[in-house]
Amino acid sequence: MVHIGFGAFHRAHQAVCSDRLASEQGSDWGYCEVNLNSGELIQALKQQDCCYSVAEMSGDRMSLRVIGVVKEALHGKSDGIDAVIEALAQPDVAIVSMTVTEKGYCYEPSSGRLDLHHPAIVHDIANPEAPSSLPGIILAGIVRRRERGLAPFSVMSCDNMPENGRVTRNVVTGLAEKLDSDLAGWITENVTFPSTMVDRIVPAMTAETHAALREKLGCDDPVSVACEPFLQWVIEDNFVSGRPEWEKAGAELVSDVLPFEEMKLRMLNGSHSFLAYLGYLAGYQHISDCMADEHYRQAARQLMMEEQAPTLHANVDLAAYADSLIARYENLAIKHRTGQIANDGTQKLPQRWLDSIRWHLQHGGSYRLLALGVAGWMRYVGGVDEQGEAIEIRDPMREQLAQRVAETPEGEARVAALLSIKAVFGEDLAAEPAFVAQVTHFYQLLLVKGAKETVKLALAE
Ligand code: NAI
Ligand code: CS2
Repeated sequence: MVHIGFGAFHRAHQAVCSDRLASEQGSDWGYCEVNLNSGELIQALKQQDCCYSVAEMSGDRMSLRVIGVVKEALHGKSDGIDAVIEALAQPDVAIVSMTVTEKGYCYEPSSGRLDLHHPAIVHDIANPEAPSSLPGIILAGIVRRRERGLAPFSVMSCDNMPENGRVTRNVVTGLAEKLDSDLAGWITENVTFPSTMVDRIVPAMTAETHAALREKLGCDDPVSVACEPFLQWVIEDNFVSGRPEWEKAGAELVSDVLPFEEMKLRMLNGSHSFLAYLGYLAGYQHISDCMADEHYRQAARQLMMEEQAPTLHANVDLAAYADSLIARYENLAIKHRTGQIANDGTQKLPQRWLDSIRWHLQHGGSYRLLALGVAGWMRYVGGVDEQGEAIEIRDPMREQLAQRVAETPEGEARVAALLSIKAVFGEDLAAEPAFVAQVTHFYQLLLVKGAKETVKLALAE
């Protein structure tokens, strides 16, 4: 397997399952890890024979595992993109997986289609043999295999998007169509793009967690990662050239992942983003700090059960699921920063909140807390917190957001300007007066009363 995006999540999720399979079941599947942008981790990984540690943390317990399933590592910049494409074209490669964050797909979040104006895509259309984007690199790998008469691979996204397989297919074939329509047809017939639902809370590493691990390990491991004990992986069983028996390592192989994806994205990620924006504004640094505020806890559960659960089709006890999520958020050993989850909101809002809001608009349901979430995001991207301190906005649409914020006065006009971003809100939502009125109402409340008081008031409304 080649995995693109050797970040915290992959190290603590897919690599752990594949490692269990190798060490406990004798599987010979292994990884070539690729990072396209930052090279430090890849360099450190190579210096330690491609091994690293994963620490599962809960309360004051820590359980360590050394991962040995990584066999090679490449950095797109220092090893060169051609070395990455060559890795994809190795005869024994059967799966290309990735965790590159939502923005790595160069797609339009509201439609799930390739963004043909994305600078990396414009570059790759002009330079298909020296691509820079994820879709361009995968496509170049497919082309090289096809030219050499090698079997195709399966392309498996492990990022938090609904129908992540469909999105990946869209961006790869969307780019292929621009270059050669025969190629696009060949991909449709020969390459599979299984969807997955992935779940494990893996915060970005901090100096504090590194220090805790160093003490336990007795040495420094710059590649190590800390996570919660919980792990879930639901995979669409649609692989064109074989796959590891991940079901023997706890994964669920199913024919349709969408109900699981929607459940996780709306209940978990939807409540996460709510807590991230409203928590950050209230001065709560971590998700566990939000859980210590009774109103935030109640709001998170209410958002899950009253506003997300009715939109779902999963055959799962959703009340028990909501309780288990709250318990996971309370894990004090996991320092998951609200500021981290708040990143890349333009890429996250559609699947976490907006699809549910559309469902309520159609079915006459209540979406009060979801509207408060949208208002909280708007307040956050305004770039100044409740103490008057600047917020560092990290988002691929940061410039567009800053421009709209700079051009509009606080209040109704600001809400309207942000709602008119079609890549996020589509064509429809800004034209729904009831929705616009609710978001504006909560936005004004946030300005006047602040986040803590607004969350409390929203519960009572
Ligand atoms: P991270 O910041 O540790 O790693 C991000 C990875 O994405 C890095 O390897 C980076 O090189 C790559 N990347 C970023 N932008 C890219 C681009 N434009 N093109 C190509 N590669 C790019 O983040 P982490 O924690 O590994 O999360 C990555 C993704 O995994 C998330 O966005 C989410 O979709 C998914 N995920 C994360 C979970 C978590 O708790 N951390 C849990 C479930 C899913
Ligand atoms: C979080 C997710 O960063 C975020 O946006 O909501 O990474 C979350 O921790 C995972 O999806 C949990 O599986």
